[in-house]
Amino acid sequence: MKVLILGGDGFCGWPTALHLSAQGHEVKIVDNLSRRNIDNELECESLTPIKPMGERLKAWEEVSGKNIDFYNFNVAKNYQRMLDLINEWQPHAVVHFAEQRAAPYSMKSSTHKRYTVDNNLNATNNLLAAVVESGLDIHIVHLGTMGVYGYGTAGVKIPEGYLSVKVEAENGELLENEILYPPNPGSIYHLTKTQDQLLFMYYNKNDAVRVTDLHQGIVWGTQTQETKLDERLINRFDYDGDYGTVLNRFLMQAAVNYPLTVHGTGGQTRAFIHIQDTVRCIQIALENPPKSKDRVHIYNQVTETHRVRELAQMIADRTGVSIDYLDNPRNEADENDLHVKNDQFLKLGLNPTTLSQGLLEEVTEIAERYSYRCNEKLIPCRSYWNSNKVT
Ligand code: UPG
Repeated sequence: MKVLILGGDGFCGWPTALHLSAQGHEVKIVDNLSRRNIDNELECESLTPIKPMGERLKAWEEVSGKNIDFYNFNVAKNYQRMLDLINEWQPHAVVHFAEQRAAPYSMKSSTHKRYTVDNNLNATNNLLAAVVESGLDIHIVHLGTMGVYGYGTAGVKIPEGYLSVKVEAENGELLENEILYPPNPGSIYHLTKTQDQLLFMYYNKNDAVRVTDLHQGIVWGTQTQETKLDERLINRFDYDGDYGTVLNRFLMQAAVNYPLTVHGTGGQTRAFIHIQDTVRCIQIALENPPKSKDRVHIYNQVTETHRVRELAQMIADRTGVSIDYLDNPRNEADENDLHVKNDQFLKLGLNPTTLSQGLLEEVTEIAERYSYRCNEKLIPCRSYWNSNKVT
């Protein structure tokens, strides 16, 4: 299969590109290196030393004998360039990661809110419009988020995208219907992903574009089978207060003996997935495309749920690091339960990697190995959801 990956230099995009290439698919990457530019803006770097794109691709060719082409442009701004590439290469599928993905970054200022909305919504709309204009029957696989559902679900087991509802008809009869699960975003970033859902629904209804939207949980881990093959292929590891996600942050904080930064009471329950399962799920989604005229396929790309303070306690027990319960910079419920359906991937053969001693150690080893690159000043989260909390 010919697969175009938008956002193929990022934390999920890069290991996905390698994994699909290793599976024998033809892969091309489009990326404007925005994540590396944001590192410059925030004056921080991936804990792991990631190589420039040219070096990454050369290393992949040496290790695997396979070639991946790279195009440096912005899909939210260069519509014509993307359309030309799609027309010339005629990919069977496009995997869309080309979005600003950090909730705290999206909440830093009005500039960051506007950038996140402009970038994410235009990237998605440009891709959909280009696929329609090309006239090609291309399957779009989009990396969405569990954050579209909101987290205060009061015992509901979150279905995979659609909710069955009964609506009273005029004659009193109860009519069954399926609607998109009501969106309840917790940040501007998550808001863009809820809006993406409507774009997909519309283009699917109007133009029969085939779309799979993956509602992914919080990714943890760093390496996949392919990124481990050569140090020049190493994946990025974010630990700073804007881009670092909770479990990787805690493992890295333990490695440098920095008190674990639990927000509020740490009663937030969240869904998680290991990076190795992310790349496998994308492969499964590509190999099981929607049929012509199918509605948007929505999968919950998660393998387990955990409460933040329990993760912190587990890491503290294993490493002796202390825990700091901080004022929560976010506007979110401090305590919630979360139950999620993920039957579709399990049926299609996903064999989940769950949190285990071995894997946690693997991440800690990476964190310890590169701890000399850590700037502790970048660890606290300084992005506040409400301006009245700004210090
Ligand atoms: N949290 C802490 N301490 C920290 C960092 C986070 O308590 O040092 C809490 C945070 O308040 C939240 C939870 O942990 O309740 C999860 O936060 P985080 O790991 O930053 O995840 P999200 O903000 O939900 O976003 C990540 C990805 C995003 C993806 C989403 C999937 O950045 O791209 O869509 O996970 O759920």
